[in-house]
Amino acid sequence: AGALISAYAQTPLPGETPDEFKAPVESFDYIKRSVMIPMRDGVKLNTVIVIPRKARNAPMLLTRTPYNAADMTSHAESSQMDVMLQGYDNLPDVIAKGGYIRVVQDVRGKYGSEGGYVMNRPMAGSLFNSSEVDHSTDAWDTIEWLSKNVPESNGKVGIIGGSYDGFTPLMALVNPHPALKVAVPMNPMVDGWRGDDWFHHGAFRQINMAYILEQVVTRRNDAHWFTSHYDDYDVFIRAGSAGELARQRGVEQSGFWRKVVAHPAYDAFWQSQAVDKILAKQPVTVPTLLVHGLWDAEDIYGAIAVYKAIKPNDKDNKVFLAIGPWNHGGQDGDASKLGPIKFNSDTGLYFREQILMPFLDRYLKDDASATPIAPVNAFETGTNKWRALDSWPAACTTGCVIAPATLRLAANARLNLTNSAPTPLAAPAQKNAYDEYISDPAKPVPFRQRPIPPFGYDEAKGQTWPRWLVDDQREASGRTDVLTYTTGVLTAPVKISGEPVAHLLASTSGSDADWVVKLIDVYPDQVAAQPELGGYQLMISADIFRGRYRESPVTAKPIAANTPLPYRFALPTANHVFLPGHRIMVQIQSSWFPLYDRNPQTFVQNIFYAQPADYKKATQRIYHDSYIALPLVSATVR
Ligand code: PG9
Repeated sequence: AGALISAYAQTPLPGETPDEFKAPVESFDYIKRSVMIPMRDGVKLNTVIVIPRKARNAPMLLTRTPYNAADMTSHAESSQMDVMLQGYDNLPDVIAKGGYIRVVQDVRGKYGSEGGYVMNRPMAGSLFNSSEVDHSTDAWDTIEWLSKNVPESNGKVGIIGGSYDGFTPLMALVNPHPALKVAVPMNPMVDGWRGDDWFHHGAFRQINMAYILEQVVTRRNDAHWFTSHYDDYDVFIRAGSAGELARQRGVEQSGFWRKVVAHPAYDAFWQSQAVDKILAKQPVTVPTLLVHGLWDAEDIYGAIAVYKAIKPNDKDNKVFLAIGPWNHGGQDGDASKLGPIKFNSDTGLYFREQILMPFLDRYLKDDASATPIAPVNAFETGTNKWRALDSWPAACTTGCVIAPATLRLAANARLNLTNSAPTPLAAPAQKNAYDEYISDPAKPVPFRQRPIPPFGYDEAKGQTWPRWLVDDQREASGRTDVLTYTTGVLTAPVKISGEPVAHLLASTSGSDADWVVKLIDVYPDQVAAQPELGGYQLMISADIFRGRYRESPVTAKPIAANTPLPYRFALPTANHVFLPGHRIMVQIQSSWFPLYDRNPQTFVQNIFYAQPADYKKATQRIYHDSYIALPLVSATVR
């Protein structure tokens, strides 16, 4: 009591916080170390290493992230590693339960790491990065350190992660460190212009501006995007152009934004950092499992592009592919359904237990006794079945082939499927049939039903962005500025595996135009087992093409007005069966707003800076010569 009284008697009254708090963690089933690992240029990267207390000769699973290593390794305050390591990229039922040492590192410039952040860091020594470091050298230096400084490990490292954290494993495959034994790039960002986060075929994905702001303008994501309207449609349309909104929100203070607006075309900036092109020049030496989501709203291009690029170099069968009915990162959690679309089993659990776990164990554990996985595991939507295949695209293990079939537009909103190979498009004589619509930039077609919730992942806040690709497309088919073509009711299943390719013959009365093509599965008028699916229009594959890049993605050119011209562009990969009783639909429109910025429909040098007077109505004609080349599994066509 005397000591207590004397503490009160002191002036000033001492604070109650100890100089250093030592967490009583002896009872935890893991040990956590935070280290600053030096890179070759002296910059140190914050790295959290979580070691199962009983670990001896355990392999390490590394994730290199811009999303806060400390946060990712303290998701839940728990004494148990599998409870603590919940959340994005941690796959606790594989990593913690599998006895792996978990390593999460902040990339340079983010959170606890030193150095400067570069959103898409080009290769060291290239025109756009004259320094000696990039994500491949940082991965190398990190793995070098880990393989020598974690006594509880067997010195083997795997690198794993999704999206941005799926891009960093790909970069680790460039001149890989010998201790890198396996890579698992999940829904990776690969080509920011062709089909991943920033553009699709030249159209800018402006709703990512919030992400760019939060991710780049401060080290710890302290600055936040603010909204000015309940409906995102209003936020973007009131601003006018993406460039103007960037000015209003302060996005243009970020160096990355300045690069984006300086490189709207597929110039050397984007081409030189396209990861598929970089990896195509490398030998395949590290077993790699690429993971692709069929309804990935962010990086639907990357995994398949890398597969196509590196498979030809795969002399020793080290390249694997898993395709699932997932949204962005859906494989990490319960993936029994997406929106109202049910898959009859938890496809995320199947992926983790039957594909990922044996793959990692086989190459990283010392006993290497795990059963080999099939080269390709692909979930087939429609029938809801997993298929084990030898390569991709492959229709089935034996006895069937994929041949291009033609899904051609016809009069009276009809769509005709023939399994003959399509003939190339030619400019038609004016007497050829067409349908037309007015595309009005003042009333662009919403990419989903309004009011459109803001970009984000918090379902509790109504942010349903991650599943918008399975939204019912009925809203769009009822508009006069969306053309809709439909087959009759199918009497036999129609299976497609691979990329549908849109071949449009189209004209515009303007001098620039966007073309959106959507391939849709129309459910039967009534569905007894799930009434809300009656007549549902489920998008199977869809994309946008910016007309100014018709002749070349490198150079924008005005479009000749009122002249039918061919446009050709690939849509994302599908692995789908249109079931008997369903119909196939194609929708065509000229805006997808506000996901993509509006095309002013008047040719301007740089659409980021289009002025209000540049936005003009245009009459768009789609000729019935247009078709979608479908990768049809021939055995299923009757
Ligand atoms: N799609 C996000 C992203 C990847 C790469 C660059 C920028 C953004 C992500 O989910 O990480």
